[in-house]
Amino acid sequence: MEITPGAHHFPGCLPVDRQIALVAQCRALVDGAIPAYVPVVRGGGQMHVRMLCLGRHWNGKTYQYEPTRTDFDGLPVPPLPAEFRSLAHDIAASAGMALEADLCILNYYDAEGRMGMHQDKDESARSLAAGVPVVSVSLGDTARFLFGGTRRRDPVQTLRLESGDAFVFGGPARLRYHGVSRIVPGTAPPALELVGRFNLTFRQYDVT
Ligand SMILES: O=C(O)CCC(=O)C(=O)O
Repeated sequence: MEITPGAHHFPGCLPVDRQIALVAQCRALVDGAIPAYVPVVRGGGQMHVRMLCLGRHWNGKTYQYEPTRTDFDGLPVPPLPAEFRSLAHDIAASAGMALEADLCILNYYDAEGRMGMHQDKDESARSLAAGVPVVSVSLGDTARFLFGGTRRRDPVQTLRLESGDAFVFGGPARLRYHGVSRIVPGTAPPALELVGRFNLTFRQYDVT
């Protein structure tokens, strides 16, 4: 379903079996040898998610990507699993867009989790100019997702992103503001045995 030119919502994109497998992978990653953490951003505030970057690390102090987590523990960023990359490619293709993801930001939201309105604009100037999409996959509890315009003051649409949904924004929608105003506790499919929500956003830092 096209929300606005370049932005597509695919409700129920992933069957429950696939969601179960992805949740298991996400759990292993966030509690793995290089674990997720709560980023402290430029102004000194803590984010309201646990974050783990894969492929390239997003530094919350500099808003730049880097190979090691210099704003946290200095550990190398874990690689982006090949199946994540191909999942993102296939979802982008369903929206008629090309994505060779080289990074993923994996966020875990508990019942109090949220994310303020922002633009995803820390990828390379070439990638942004080409409108290479961001592909978002939601697992677990439903999120109230806000999708605005390219200016902070533009009107905002509210969507519910449920478990198994994908959301793609590229082309003319690539720099639209977006955020998560709340999580709806207890809405995850029981088969996931998940309290809270994982969200994966796949991005392509550079284009060749
Ligand atoms: O959790 C979501 O649905 C959105 C995440 C997001 O905005 C981001 O990672 O930039």
